[in-house]
Amino acid sequence: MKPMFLRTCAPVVGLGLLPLLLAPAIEVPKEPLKLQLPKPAFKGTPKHAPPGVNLEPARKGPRPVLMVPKGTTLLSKRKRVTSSDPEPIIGELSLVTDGSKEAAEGEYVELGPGIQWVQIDLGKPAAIHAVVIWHYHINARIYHDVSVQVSNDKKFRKDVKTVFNSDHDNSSQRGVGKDKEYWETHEGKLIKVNGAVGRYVRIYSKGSIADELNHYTEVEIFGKPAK
Ligand SMILES: [Ca+2]
Ligand SMILES: [Ca+2]
Repeated sequence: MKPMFLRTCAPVVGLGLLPLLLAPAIEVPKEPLKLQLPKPAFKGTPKHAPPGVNLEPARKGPRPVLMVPKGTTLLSKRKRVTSSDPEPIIGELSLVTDGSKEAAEGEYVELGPGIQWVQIDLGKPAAIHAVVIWHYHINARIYHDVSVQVSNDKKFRKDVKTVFNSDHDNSSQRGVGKDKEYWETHEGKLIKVNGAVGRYVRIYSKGSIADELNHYTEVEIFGKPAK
């Protein structure tokens, strides 16, 4: 038999908590994220990826719409871009956020070989809900060890939130990523982010199946100003 105290108080405590447990989480109204896509330069993607690639399964049908909190807007357009390679081989870093994303010469910046990053300064902290990356879509290729990080620290030494990481074998040594590698297409890689807050977004890659170099045609970051 339970002691008197437990028999009388436990249900009361339980009932007292009940309204809290039953209260629905505050629903944030959502709306579909609208993207402006460039023209496709090729149809479909190759059936087979080179060995060692941890590829996402082929998608059937159109890409599902991403629902984001109402009022989410494009925050990155014409925002300042810095890079681990401040003197790109081809093009300028400003191409990353200039709003143009067609598959053409002159539309992309080419960074040096191996692990490189670009970093976008949103100007002030924001709650980020989506990142879209167009590395290069003149032909079908897969970029290696793509990861996306959000931070309020310009140097990414602290407060780093990794919101995407396709480095399944940790060859870039930022930790094992659970995300899949993917074919580049005109749709860009749409990454859902659950409101990670930061002023800076840094994107890493480590060459592609084409060569050791790293390319960016455009990056778009969607979110809302942080409260
Ligand atoms: Ca661009
Ligand atoms: Ca890897």
